[in-house]
Amino acid sequence: MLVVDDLGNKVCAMSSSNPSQRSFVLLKPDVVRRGLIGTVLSRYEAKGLSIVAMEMRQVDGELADQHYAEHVERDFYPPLRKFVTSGPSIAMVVEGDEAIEVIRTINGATDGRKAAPGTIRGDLSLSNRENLVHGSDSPESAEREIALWFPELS
Ligand code: IDP
Ligand code: MG
Repeated sequence: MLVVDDLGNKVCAMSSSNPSQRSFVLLKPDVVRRGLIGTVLSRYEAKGLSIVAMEMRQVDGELADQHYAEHVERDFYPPLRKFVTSGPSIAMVVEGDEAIEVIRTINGATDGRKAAPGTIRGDLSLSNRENLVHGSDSPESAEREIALWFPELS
C-alpha cells in the first residue's frame, strides 16, 4: 500500500496484509576469510529472503561493544571482541516474511559443533565462537541493530 508521509514522499506502508519483516545479519570475519560469502548469501537468497542493504565493514572495538552490549560483561566477550574485529565483515539488512525467526533457523544453534546439519553453522562451523553469522533475535533487537549499523534505514 502506498501512502504519503509527512515529507510528501510516497512510501510503502507495512500492514497485516504485508507481513514482511527486517532483520540485521552480520557475516562475521570467518566467512570473509574462508571465502564463504557467496555460499552463505545463497542460503538466504534461496530461501526467498531479500537483501535490502549490504556493506563490507571493518568492525572496531567500539562498534563491537555497542552491537554486543548485552554480552560485554560475559567471560566469552573479550575473545569474541577480538574475533569480530579481526578482519572485514559483511553487514546486511535482510527482509522477508517472519525474517527474524527464519534467519535464526537457517543460521542454526550458536555452537557450530552442535548446530543441526542443514543450517549454516551446522554445515560450515566447528566452533562456538567462530560461528559465521549473526541474526537479530527479536523485533526489538532488529530495530536497535539496524539503527546502529544502517542509521539511514531506520
Ligand atoms: P547467537 O549469535 O546465536 O545469538 P549469543 O548467545 O547472542 O549467540 O552470543 C553471541 C556470540 O558470542 C555467538 O554468536 C558466538 O560468536 C559468541 N559466543 C556465545 N557463547 C559463547 C561461548 O560460550 N564461547 C565462545 N563464544 C561464544
Ligand atoms: Mg545473540
